Amino acid sequence: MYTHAIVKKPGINFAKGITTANLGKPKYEKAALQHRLYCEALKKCGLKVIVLEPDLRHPDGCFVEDTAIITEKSAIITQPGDLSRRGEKEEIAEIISNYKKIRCIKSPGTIDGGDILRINNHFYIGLSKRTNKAGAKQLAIILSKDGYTSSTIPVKSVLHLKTGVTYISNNNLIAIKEFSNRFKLFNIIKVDEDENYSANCLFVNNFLMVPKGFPKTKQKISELRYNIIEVEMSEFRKMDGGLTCLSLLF
Ligand code: CIR
Repeated sequence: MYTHAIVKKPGINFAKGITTANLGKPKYEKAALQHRLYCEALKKCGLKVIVLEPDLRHPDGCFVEDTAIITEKSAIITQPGDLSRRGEKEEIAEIISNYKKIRCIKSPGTIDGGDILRINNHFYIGLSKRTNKAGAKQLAIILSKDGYTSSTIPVKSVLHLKTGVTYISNNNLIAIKEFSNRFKLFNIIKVDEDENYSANCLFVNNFLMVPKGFPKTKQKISELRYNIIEVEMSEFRKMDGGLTCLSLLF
């Protein structure tokens, strides 16, 4: 069970972040509202939500997931793959150090937290445009010292591994086509191509947060009897962000 979430509000220059989405410019007011509702959803899941103020030097800073990987044993501060995002990690490290022992990924290694998919005590590390082999190797060593296993998996068609596949407990994975044959031991819920965005869901303490507006995925999931919380994500989607990206849970 998680007890805490760290989130960071989007700033007024949120639209200046990196994106490949081609869905138009996000509206700040709308993003701010969606972020508040996201925090409410986390509270409903029983979490104490630690809300950080925006830092205008880093328009992508609300995507806190990319800056750390938190386990029971420690917090591993990443080395974000895009240079414009490197400075986001200092504040996050400072906050998490109140709760966890800190370790760091070092250059030339790069890792974005969005590439790290944990399933029980195994960590899948996506090798993407943001996460390189050197970063994956450093992370694997740290994890193995803490008693976890890991393996790498190439990421081709999406920004991060978890953009295309997330674990939603009970042996269930929700995945886009690229990843649907990669995980043999699991029950795969395959999203339709026109609903690819909905492969990024967030399972928190017996609740499943899903993005609003993906009826086919919703139908597939509803057969599995989750406590579903739908969250509007339109503005974050425009900046390539999903439900997992907006928080660090521990
Ligand atoms: C970026 O390109 O870095 C941000 N605009 C989106 C990051 C999304 N984070 C995630 O998937 N973990």
